[in-house]
Amino acid sequence: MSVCGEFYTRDGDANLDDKVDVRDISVTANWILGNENVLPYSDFGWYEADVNVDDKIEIADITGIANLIMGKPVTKSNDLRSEFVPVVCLTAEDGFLCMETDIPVAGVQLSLTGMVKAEPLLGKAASFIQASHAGDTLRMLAYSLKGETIPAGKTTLMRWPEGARLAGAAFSDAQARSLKVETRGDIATSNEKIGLSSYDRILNYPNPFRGTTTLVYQLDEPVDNAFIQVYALNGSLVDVVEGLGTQAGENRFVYSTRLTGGTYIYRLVTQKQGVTTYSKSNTFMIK
Ligand SMILES: [Ca+2]
Ligand SMILES: [Ca+2]
Repeated sequence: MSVCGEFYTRDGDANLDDKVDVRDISVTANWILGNENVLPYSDFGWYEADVNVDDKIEIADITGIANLIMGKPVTKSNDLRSEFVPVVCLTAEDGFLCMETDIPVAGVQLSLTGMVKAEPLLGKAASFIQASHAGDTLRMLAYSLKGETIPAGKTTLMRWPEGARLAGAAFSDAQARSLKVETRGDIATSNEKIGLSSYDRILNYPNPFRGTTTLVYQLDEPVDNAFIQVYALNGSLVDVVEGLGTQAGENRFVYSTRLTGGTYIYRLVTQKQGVTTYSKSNTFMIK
């Protein structure tokens, strides 16, 4: 490919088809949610999707793409430097996750771990929602394509199940500004950063198997800890396999299991300096 001449770029054209329309929103939402089966990564224009130019793809960019479709201005990160940044305060009260803000909110993005099943958003946020649930991680987006917002003040966002931890939260206002997030009180937060690498893969052979199989995975660099989570198809965690190799390069681990016959989902979890990364999940079948 030649790199001379002009670089093509168009704000908001996340699927690189020379148009900015609602498809760019769904592609960007799927990218954030990690819906890899829906979105071909090769067709995702990262720089086109980062419409507020803050080097992150978050809910604010979806709000921004919606604004571009509606012909409204988008606030870019360069415009924000000396500006007051509104705060969204999150609290967990009586088993519910609540948010409190001084300004209307146009986009909500939440990552929660420790989730046995998907929990729906409540109230105004429930009317514009997209979610993905993988293993014990729930990722949710709420945004409006009609310029509607969640009013300022206090809002109940969702039920907060016991054991749930907040692994990430991002909010945007109607101008596609990323809002500052604070948590207050006894909200259970997690230091885990949810990795969305498209390269980390794990596989096993033989598959299907009975009793014993070999897990194979590549690590780009040494990690502090590596283990495997195994989930039943209903999303419940049924096994955690510890003691896996942590060296860079190819690692193999012979996995013996007494799980009953059936299909299971598994993924590799690595931890390095407090950052947790999940591989793409894979499936195996026990005969
Ligand atoms: Ca497009
Ligand atoms: Ca961005």
